[in-house]
Order: sequence, then C-alpha cells, then structure tokens
Amino acid sequence: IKNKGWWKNEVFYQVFPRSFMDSNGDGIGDLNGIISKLDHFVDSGITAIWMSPIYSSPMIDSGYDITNFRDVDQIFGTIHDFEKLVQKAKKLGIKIIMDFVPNHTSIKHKWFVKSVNNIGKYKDYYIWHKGRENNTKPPNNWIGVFGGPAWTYNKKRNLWYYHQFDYRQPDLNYRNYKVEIEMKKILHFWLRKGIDGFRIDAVPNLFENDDLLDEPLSNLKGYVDGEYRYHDHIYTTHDSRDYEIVARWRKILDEWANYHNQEEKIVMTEVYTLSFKAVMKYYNYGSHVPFNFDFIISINETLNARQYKNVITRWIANLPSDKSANWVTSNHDTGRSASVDPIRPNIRLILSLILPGISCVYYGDEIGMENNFNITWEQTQDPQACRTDPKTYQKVSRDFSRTPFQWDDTMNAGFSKARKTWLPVHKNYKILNLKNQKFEPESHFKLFKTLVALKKSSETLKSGSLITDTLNNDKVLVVSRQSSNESIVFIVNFSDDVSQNVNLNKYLPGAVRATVIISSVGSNIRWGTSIKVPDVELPPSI
Ligand code: TEU
Ligand code: CA
Repeated sequence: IKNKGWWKNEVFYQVFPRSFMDSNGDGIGDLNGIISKLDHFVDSGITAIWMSPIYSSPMIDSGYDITNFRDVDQIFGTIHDFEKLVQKAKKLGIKIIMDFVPNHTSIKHKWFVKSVNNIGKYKDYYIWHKGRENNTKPPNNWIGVFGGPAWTYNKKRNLWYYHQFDYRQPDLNYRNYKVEIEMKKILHFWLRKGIDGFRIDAVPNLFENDDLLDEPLSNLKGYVDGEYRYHDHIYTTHDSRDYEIVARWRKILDEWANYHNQEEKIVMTEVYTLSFKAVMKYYNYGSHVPFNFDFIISINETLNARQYKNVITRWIANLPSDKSANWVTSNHDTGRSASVDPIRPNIRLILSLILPGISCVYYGDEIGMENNFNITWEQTQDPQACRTDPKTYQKVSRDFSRTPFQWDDTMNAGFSKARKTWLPVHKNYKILNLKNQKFEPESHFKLFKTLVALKKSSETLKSGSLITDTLNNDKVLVVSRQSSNESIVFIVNFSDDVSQNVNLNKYLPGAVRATVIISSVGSNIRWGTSIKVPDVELPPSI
C-alpha cells in the first residue's frame, strides 16, 4: 500500500452535490458542476472531498434512498461524468471519497421489489416479520429516526418490513450473509473507478437484535408516543456486529490497495450519537475517521469556553495512540457552523484547523454560509419535515443547511441559470459570497485559506504539543500548539461585550512580541501585525 497515512492531517471537504454547482440549468447541482469548480478546491488548498450520494434515486431523502448502487442518477449526470471527475480531480491532486449507504435501499430498488414478491434469495434481503395482534400491529415498539413506527405493513407480502429511517428506505438484512456479499461487489465497483475511500452512512443502524425485542422507554421526561428520543435504542443500534462489519470493509479496502499497489484507501464512519465512546470504539475496528460530531452534539446553546475545553480534552484523552483525531464543523444533517454562534461565526472552523489531526468541513463553511430559514412548507424537501405539518416542519427540517453554494452576487448566487433552484438561495448572497470574500483583504474565506495553508505547512500544527485551557473564570478559551521553536496560540473571548486581559506567558514562553496570523473578521486587530505579549487585551468578539 502506497502513501500510508496520507489522511492523517487532511482537511476533508464535504460536497452536497445537489447544492454545489448546477451545470445544466435545472436548478439542481450536478457532477459537471463540481468539475467546473475544481479550481475552487485548488484555490482553497483542499486536497480531499467526500460527496453525499450521487446514485440513482427517487430522491425522497436527497439520494440516501438508492435504487441502483452502481449508477449515477441522471440528475447528477452519467457514470462517464463521474469518471471524468475522478480523472480531473486526480490530476489536480484532489482525492475523492464516496458516500457508501449500506443500511437501506430505496423502496424502488429491484431487490426490494423482488423481496415484496417473495422471489428466491431476495426474500430475506430485508427484515420482514409478522405483526402483533393478528398481524394488525407492528412486530414490536421500534421507532424510526424520523419518527413514527419503524415498521410498515406490506399488503402483497402480508408482513411488516423494518425501516430505521423513512418507510421508503427499507433496511437491508445484514444477518443474511448474501447481503454483505452484494455490498462487497459494490465497494469493488467504485474502487475500480479509482476512488480513494468511503464515508459509511448510518453505521450503528446496520444490525438489529435477532429476537426483535421491545426497546425500553428512556429516562427522558415528557414521553411522546412515536418520538425517537423517548426510547432507548439498545436493540436497534450499536450492535457488536456493526463494529465487526466495519472491520471487514476496511479489510476489503486494504486488500484492494495492496493488490493493486495503490495509495491507502480510507474509511470514515458516521455514528451520530451522544456517546463519544461508542463513536471512538470504531478506531479499533479499522475506521480512519470516526466522525467526531462533538462540536455539534455536545456544545449547546450556552456556548462557553469550558464546554469547548471539555470536548477537546476528552477526545484527545481517549484517542488510541496511533490514531488521528478529527473535528467536524457541520454537515447536511445539522445547522451550519457559522449560525451556531453568530458572535464567533468561525470558531469551529478555526478549531478544526489548528487542533491536532483531521479537519472535516462542510461546503459553505469556508465562506461562513448561514442557515437559511426562508424555506416555505411548499419548498421543504427533507422527509423528516414533510411528514410533519406547516406549523412544525421548521423545527425538524434539515433543508436550511442544504441551500445552494453562494459563489457570487449574480442570479442564484452564480449557482444555477434556472428560474428556480431546488431549495431557495439564501437572501444574504449579494453580500455573503465567495467572490466578495476573495476581494476583501480579511474575510471568512481568507481566514480559511490561510489556516488550511498553515495546517499543511506547519510542523507545529502537525506534531506540536497541545494545551487547551480556559482563563478568566471560563470567559476565555486558549488552544495552543507548541514545538521547540514556535508557538501558535488561539484565544477566544466568550464574554460578548467585555474586553478580557489575559497573560499568555504559559503558551508563548519568553516571547515579547507575536505575529497576528488571523483575527475575527471585522475586528480592529489587523492580520499580519506584530503585537506585544505576554499581556494581551482581548477585545469583545464583535
Ligand atoms: O444519517 C444517519 C443519522 O445518524 C441520522 O440519525 C441523522 O442524525 C439524522 O438525519 C438527523 O436528523 C445519515 C445521513 O447523514 C442522513 O442524511 C440520512 O437521512 C440518513 O443517514 C439515512 O440515510
Ligand atoms: Ca443540474
């Protein structure tokens, strides 16, 4: 295997293909759109992207409901466009990671159609069971992530089938080894196209309890029937076999790279849970990047320095010695990072780039794109939102962080020539767009670009030591990286409108002056200037 460990300090950029760039004017992003914007990655210093699904799909769940794992949906283009993308990206030194969605298929996948019709080996490709009370009620009390029973009755087969997500996304039955073999062939199909690895979707949902036991009620107060969070999910999630199958998939990638003498292929695992330990356990089962969603999940509205310190410290403390930490800023399932804390809109981005290990950013993060809540009930697409009503969809919709990339100030922010885009462009695009930020001397984009370049070149960021502290009664967060001849220090004021005086001697030992690499955009501390240390007055963030 060549170039082992290439991913250890990488910045992975998530492309949400529907919203990146539309090349043919139908209002939906596509592969040729991505190809036309490869120079953006080069310009930003991005050398690896992972793409949400581009496979054939009725698009009930933005392509996470797949009808053919071996083809590209016509909305995105053709398999030839995909090959072209891989080729061109490779020439520019950009790696391509595919989203692998093994947990379920679309209800329209031919396997499911055959399964419904009880045909041959396909009978047991999905999870079928007789219902309770004479087959009139679901087989047990399992609830789907999107809400409501995780079972739907099928008249033709006269049984209930299990779906962890929407009823149009039936779960594959991994207790049937034939399903695993199918998936292996699919991995090989994409490896043959020259891709560099996979992000595995919904990993903790792969295996379910053999006896289909009822889930216990959780300790949460205010039980609402049919709501996912009021049950514990011990029989539907985090099965030991979820871990083992990831190890087998990793092995497939290693064997491929080894046999073909190619660069190391990587595995990223999506395990969205409150338990960071359950996430980190995947390190021991071959995941190179068990997505660390702690900034998203474990830092709540009270946003303070101590919370940041805690999530950083516990991840580092639990990291197996030969592994690389990773920091996810946001993604297509959560709010945009710049909107979480409007006073410190780039804090997650900066942390992800200066902390040890891997930074995982979401398209639009590099320009500080914001959540777009101007999506009407008619426009909303997320199945989680569509199953609610005009009054509540805003609360559960994930669409607000999926709107088109804001390239410039022309029509549709330069994303599409269509009259209407699949989700509306954010109204702020005339001001907040990449083109503007390239002109401005200090912008969110320049900040990103500066730190990506620094991350790639600086030995201190690669292998320096790490100190994470809070100062001034938790009003200030300090993250410092140190090597023998250099210190890089990040200080954040968490008291919104009061200055903080801090002494940085511990982090800049012996120094009398320091250079400002970046400061919050619009602040009066200029980039590139030299300031007196160790005593620093930190102005309020805004
Ligand atoms: O998400 C799986 C997952 O962990 C969900 O619980 C996620 O946290 C939820 O969508 C939040 O509302 C993956 C994909 O990232 C998501 O977009 C898909 O809808 C889902 O799988 C089904 O494929
Ligand atoms: Ca298009």
